[in-house]
Amino acid sequence: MSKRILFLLLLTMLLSACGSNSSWEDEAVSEVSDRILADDVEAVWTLERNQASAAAAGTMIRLEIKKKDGGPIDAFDINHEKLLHLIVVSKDLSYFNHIHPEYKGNGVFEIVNDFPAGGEYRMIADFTPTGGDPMTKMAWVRVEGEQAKPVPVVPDETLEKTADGNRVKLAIDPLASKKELTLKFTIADEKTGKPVTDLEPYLGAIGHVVILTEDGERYLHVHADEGQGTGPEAVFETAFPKSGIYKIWGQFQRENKVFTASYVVRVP
Ligand SMILES: [Cu+2]
Repeated sequence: MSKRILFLLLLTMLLSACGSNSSWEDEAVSEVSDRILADDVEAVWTLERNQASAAAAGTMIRLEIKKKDGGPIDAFDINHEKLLHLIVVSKDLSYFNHIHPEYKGNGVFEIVNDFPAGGEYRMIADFTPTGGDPMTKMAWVRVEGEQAKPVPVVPDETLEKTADGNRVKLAIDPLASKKELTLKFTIADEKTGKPVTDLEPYLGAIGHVVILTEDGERYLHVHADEGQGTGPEAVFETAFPKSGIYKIWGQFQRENKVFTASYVVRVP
């Protein structure tokens, strides 16, 4: 009889132990550790020049995204209508391009870009691995070919620029570092001077704004205010991390065509 009681006791203990083991707490812990964090991910950049072309035009940009421990990443979430956004900027910030490489599978993205000259370029890729955080990976890459003379980055006296028949005025008031600021673009037709009211959504927002520090090292996050119309105003929020010179590119779309206006500002 004592043996039988002992057996039942052991059985009860085992069952209750199993019960506590499958608690939701353990599941939550494993979910956190499986999440793909930016620190665990690397981007490997390869540039391949088109040998048939004399210039840096037609250079293939290949970007492989994988885990630092060698594990693959093969699925990405669509963000702002694309799997991956790539910003390409020359070292002197005079050249800017915003492109969307084609996904080839196994974490590899490819696109051919017509670089204006050889030299160093900043690559900035924004993407979200499925089951991971939205992340940005940046690198300096070297493009073969003759280099262009660097253009100095000089703060603009007026923040009114023209781009593809549009006059784009930028107001940031007042400029300061370490503070959430509003960037307001006001767009008018260059010929008629009339306010532009036919802006089309671009990548799921009223526009897209990129800001880099003078040295190209830092990339600022800029958010478009939600629920904006079709012009003439487009409003964004950002914060400049420190005083210094920054370049700002504002991109908008009209009649299915994207135009880019750029500005250089000094943040006191
Ligand atoms: Cu994009």
